[in-house]
Amino acid sequence: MTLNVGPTLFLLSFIVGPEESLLRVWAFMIAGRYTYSDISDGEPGEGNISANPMFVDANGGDYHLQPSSPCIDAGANDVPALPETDFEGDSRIIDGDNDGTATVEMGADEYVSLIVRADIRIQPMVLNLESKRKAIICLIRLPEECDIRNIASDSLELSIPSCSGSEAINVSRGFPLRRRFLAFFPRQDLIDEIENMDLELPTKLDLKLNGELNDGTLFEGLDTIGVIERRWWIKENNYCPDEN
Ligand SMILES: [Ca+2]
Ligand SMILES: [Ca+2]
Ligand SMILES: [Ca+2]
Repeated sequence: MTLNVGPTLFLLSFIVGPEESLLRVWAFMIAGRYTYSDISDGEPGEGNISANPMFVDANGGDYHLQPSSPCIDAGANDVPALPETDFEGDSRIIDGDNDGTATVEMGADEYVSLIVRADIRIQPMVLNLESKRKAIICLIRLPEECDIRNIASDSLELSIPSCSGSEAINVSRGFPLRRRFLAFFPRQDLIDEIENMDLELPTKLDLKLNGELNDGTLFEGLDTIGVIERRWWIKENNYCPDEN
């Protein structure tokens, strides 16, 4: 049985075998009920889930949560006497899934997410708004400890960080190629976002890539491209033609 119980009840995560019945009785005696907890064989109760909590190494006694744990940001913030820190001193409450809302974890560990820095190159380096080409290509490199074959290609998004109102552009396809990952984005979607910004051309524009590995690890990268219209290319020697 796995029990990863809400932080107000007791700040421990358990993996138990034959003691299961005893533990269950003990838990009910202390808490009266479980809520916002991850319990392997299911228990009724508000916010409860029944899923592998994805500890880092339960057999080895490491009950830290992996990035893909369903316990991350799945607890209840309004429980009374919520401690200010988790079992190792990480502050509660942290936005563990980076969705903009900080929610406490189920169990002893508050997960601190690490965002891996990706090295990205966007092609074309200079985007001609009047070009009829179909794709923007993003070449992604990750640090050696990350295997690019584990990139969840559907997770890839391109955005314009300087424009808060712009919408992220979803990848159309992507695949690993040797030590890099190639991601293709619909060019027209990016042009639509740029045109909504009403920029004075030619200009430089920062683009941000966000993505996720299959284990839930997040990564992001930044690159800068030029933006022109064809008429500007004729006048401006500083800009090279859009090669795509
Ligand atoms: Ca969150
Ligand atoms: Ca959290
Ligand atoms: Ca922690």
